[in-house]
Amino acid sequence: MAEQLLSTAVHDTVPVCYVRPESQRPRLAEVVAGARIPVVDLACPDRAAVVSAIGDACRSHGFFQVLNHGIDAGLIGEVMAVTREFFRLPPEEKAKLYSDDPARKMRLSTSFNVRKETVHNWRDYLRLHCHPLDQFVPDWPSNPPDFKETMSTYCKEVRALGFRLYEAISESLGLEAGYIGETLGEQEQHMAVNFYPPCPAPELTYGLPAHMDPNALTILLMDQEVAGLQVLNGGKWVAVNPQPGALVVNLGDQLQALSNGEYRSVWHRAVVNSDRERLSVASFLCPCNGVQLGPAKKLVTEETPAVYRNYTYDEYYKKFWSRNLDQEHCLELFRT
Ligand SMILES: O=C(O)CCC(=O)C(=O)O
Repeated sequence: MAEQLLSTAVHDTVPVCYVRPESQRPRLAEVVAGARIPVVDLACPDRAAVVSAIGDACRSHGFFQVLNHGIDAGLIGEVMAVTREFFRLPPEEKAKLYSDDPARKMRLSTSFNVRKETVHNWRDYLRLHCHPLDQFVPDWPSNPPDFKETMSTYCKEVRALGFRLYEAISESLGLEAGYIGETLGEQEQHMAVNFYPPCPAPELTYGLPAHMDPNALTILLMDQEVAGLQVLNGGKWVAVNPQPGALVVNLGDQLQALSNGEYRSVWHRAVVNSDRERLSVASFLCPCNGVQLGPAKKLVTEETPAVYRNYTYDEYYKKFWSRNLDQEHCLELFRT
């Protein structure tokens, strides 16, 4: 029901259905605040240095930020503006787009999977399928009027960036530059446009609880003014502070599997705050459903036997959505 959307009301208290049990709360005072996750300047002329920095970041953090990524700052500003405007639309406009069916390829929804979960998350989100664009864009919101055009342009740019990153990640694993792009096939692309309203009791709940991404690569455009993303590193939650002009990149489960466990898909979460709304736009590159996934053959040797079995993305994705977001890592179910 569209009444469940958080962005249509102002909240003075946190309803009990959002309150986590004591042992699962974010413990915000324990979060490491000043750490920096690796930053890679993609305009650096020393290609080998870029590849090596990306490899190090994939191994140590599973996360990195990219600067000089080629997506125009003006476009990024427009994406944030149109997104903010979208979530400010009147409730009756938003109700037309609401669905809690995870199979819907375009939906405005809330939390993660309201049909299944017992505790909800302090997030509304617009889920968009983005490839091939001309197949999906007609169903996207037509209000605000420039939403479709701005978001389509961003989708194309982010896809191109993703493929450039695939090349660098392939090379960093000692594979041909085209390996990841070719192995994962004509990939799907999805987007989660996340809106986290101010929350009267951020200690009790999450925007998104700890999870790992089931896809191959995620490129996150973060609110430049309001922090909220946290990454698990060395057993501690580390706040990712928005770096001017940067996009945040993280590996999903499929690249952990392809790297035969050398690179990491990492637990991350979004927390909320009491003063300010926060936006983020996550772009997910996803393998084709029928493609065979698992460790790259070249990375399976006598010393490094296959850590994961082969499977299709269809099998993986169904398993992922049949579970709660913060359950045990889904990839564990595919170990050899
Ligand atoms: O909003 C964020 O910072 C994180 C978003 C995220 O992890 C997701 O959409 O899967």
